[in-house]
Amino acid sequence: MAMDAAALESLILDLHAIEAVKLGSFVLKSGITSPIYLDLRALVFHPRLLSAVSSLLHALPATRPYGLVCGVPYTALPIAAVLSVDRSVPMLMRRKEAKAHGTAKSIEGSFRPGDTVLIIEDLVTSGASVLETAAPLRAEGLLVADAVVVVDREQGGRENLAANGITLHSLMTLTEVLAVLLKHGKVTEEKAHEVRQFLDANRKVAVPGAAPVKPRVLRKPFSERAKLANNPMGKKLFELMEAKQTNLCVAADVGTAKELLELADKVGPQICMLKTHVDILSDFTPDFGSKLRSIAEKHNFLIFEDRKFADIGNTVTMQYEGGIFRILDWADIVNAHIVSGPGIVDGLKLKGSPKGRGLLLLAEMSSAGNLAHGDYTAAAVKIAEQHSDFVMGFISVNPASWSVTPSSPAFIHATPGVQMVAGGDDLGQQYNTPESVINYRGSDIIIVGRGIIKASDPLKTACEYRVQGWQAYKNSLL
Ligand code: 5BU
Repeated sequence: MAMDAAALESLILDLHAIEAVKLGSFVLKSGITSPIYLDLRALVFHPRLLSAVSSLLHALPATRPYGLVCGVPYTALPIAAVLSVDRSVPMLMRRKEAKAHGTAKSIEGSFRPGDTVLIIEDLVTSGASVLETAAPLRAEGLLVADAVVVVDREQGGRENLAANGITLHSLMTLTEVLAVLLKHGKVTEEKAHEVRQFLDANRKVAVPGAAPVKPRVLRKPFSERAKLANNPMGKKLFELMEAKQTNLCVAADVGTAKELLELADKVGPQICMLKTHVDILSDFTPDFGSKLRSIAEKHNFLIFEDRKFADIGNTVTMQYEGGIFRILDWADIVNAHIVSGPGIVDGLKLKGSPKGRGLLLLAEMSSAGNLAHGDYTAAAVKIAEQHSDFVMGFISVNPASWSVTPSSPAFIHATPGVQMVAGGDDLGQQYNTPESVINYRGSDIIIVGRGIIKASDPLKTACEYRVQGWQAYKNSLL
């Protein structure tokens, strides 16, 4: 629950009254000089305010349920401790200094790998301190999806944390602090102007010497998940990935069947799956399917037609089986939106199950502004669980952030929008790197299209993606 304006105003005035907000000239941890400084250490002298702050932080909604909290040393430690006691949520402690004697643990507390921890911080500038605490937690196999903070200085911390798979939730921004102080005559217009100018000039503070955060999402090996799969195609894909040591899917977005078959033959040894859009091929002929299948058999990969069915059950049965493309005859795997409800799965299953085919549900999409998130994603999980005899997994973008996690690790996550460098195209596609997708976002399979097709040497580039994707998977094993 977000704070209302009056509560926010009174909290800011309370913080000012205890001199937690200082004006002057200060060098921040990130190295920049700031005309405003917030020092929440004074909170420990004001137990009622400390308690209020911790309650407000607890009320901020997290994207993932957590069973543990961890404060960033030192200022946030008492805040985390008060929250822990008040709300009966166990707390972990991160050691700031390496312990020279006894057990050399950097995290104190009782936990199991896979548990989710909420990070608590007083102030975020670049996000570096939160990342310094997230890294050892993640190295222990703990999941970190959210950080709550009293003040967001709006200097890039939110973005830097998001890039590392952490959603930042703040009680207030520096702009809000300033507005309230100005309204109550606690700061001169001149000083407020100086602070605003400073903020505008320092919107993006890089994480200094950012060390890569260690793998965060841990998983069971594909070989074990194969045994848990409730449908034949999911089992087959896991076994194939393990045997062939690849979790790379190439999106063969070329304009002709001729080019597609050539590409399939070339990258076939590197991939677990070839993704097609059969309706973009200008020279499609009815023998396309059998030709592609023989290449798939030769190189041992599966064929995934990215058809994105979206209609009512009865219509999709016909679209799947009939028409010119006869997708059912040659595609091992297809995918479907769930916008029309679970009947779409029943319809596809009617045709696909007898042939041992599999279905991926679109739980998320990679394009900017898409509507597949939150409750929609949760609905996809529910439908998948109810049809696990046919649904083998999801098209996912950041499954580590989902509020509802599939109950079985047998569901596969395949992620499009992957390139070596994060970024996007002019039409809304958003890219993440193989490492980020596998290690921080919790996906299993990277789907790479233009990143390979448009490379000067597509085969060599496919090899590079394969190595990166597989290495990231290996680094993530429980
Ligand atoms: P790219 O060239 O790597 O951007 O191609 C991505 C492929 O994945 C392309 O075939 C898309 O149709 C497909 N895709 C996607 O990009 N995003 C999605 O959310 C889904 C599919 Br679903």
